[in-house]
Parts: sequence; structure tokens; C-alpha cells
Amino acid sequence: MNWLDSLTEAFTRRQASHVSRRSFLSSLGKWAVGASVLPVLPVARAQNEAPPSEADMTGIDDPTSCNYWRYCALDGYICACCGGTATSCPPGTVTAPLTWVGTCHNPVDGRDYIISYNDCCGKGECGICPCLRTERDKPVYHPQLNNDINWCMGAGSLAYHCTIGAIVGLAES
Ligand code: ABN
Repeated sequence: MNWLDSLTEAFTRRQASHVSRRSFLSSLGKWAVGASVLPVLPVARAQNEAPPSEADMTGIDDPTSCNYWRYCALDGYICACCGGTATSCPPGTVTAPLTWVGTCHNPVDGRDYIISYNDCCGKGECGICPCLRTERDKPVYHPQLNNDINWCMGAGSLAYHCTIGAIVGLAES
């Protein structure tokens, strides 16, 4: 281990003679800030979620259940419980023209579909059938792929009521 001691000593002496105290402290500070910020940087954590287990499959074909296959990235109240359907807003609400999209697996035909999640707006929160699923949900800096946004901003009224899940098309792999 003598060689390591010598090497470390030589390196330390060299640094001491070439680097001022101020610049050493400044570098140390930058490293400390960098190391503390790195773990809190936003990352997409939802990408590798496991598929639902056998026990979770109840309701996978029921549009009023949060387990319905089309709702794999739905965050909100299910419109089918609020006087609408899986694809249409309840009477008295307006379908938001801006949406976010997800890709859900249909277990019946084994294919993946692109789903448009439209918020229904113009009435207060429905409050029935809350649902939060996050398959392939992306951080908010990919807004079109993030579900935690009130998309009523494009609908004339910011009042959020519920969310539908309409098939846009097949997701080609
Ligand atoms: N897109 C559903 C939603 C609405 C309001 C607030 C958060 C999420």
C-alpha cells in the first residue's frame, strides 16, 4: 500500500501548490450541489410497470371499472360512471379538444391501441369512480403524454368533470 500512499501524497501536494483555496472550495461546492440535485431530477418511472396480475383482471372489460383495458393511463373520474360512456362526455359537459394519449394493450385481441384521454369540462368534478393509472405516463415536460394536467384549458371552461378514453387507432410496433 506504500505506493498508494506516495501517489496520494504526491497528488495532494501538487494540487495544494497549483489550486488556490478559493477555487478548491468553489469546485467542492459545485460537486456537493450536483450530488444533492441529481437524485431529484425528474425521470420517467412508469415505463417498466408490470402488467396487471390475474387478481387485478376483474373489470378489464367493464367501462365503469378503473381496470378497464382502455383506461391504462387514465387519471381522473371515469365518465361512464358520471352519465357518459367510455367514449362520450356526460350531457351538459364539453369534450376538451386538447388531449393526452396513451397506448393500452387489449387482452381480447392481443393488440396495442392508441387511446385519447379527453377531459369533459363545464361542470364541477363528478366525484364518482376516481381512477389513477399511469402506464407509459411521461413527466409533465412531455405534456401530451402526461395525464396529470387539466386539459379543460382548451374547452372554454376550466371546470373539470370526468375523462373518457377513445380509441384513436392501432399502435404499430
Ligand atoms: N386530466 C385529468 C385531470 C384533470 C384535472 C386535474 C388533474 C388531472
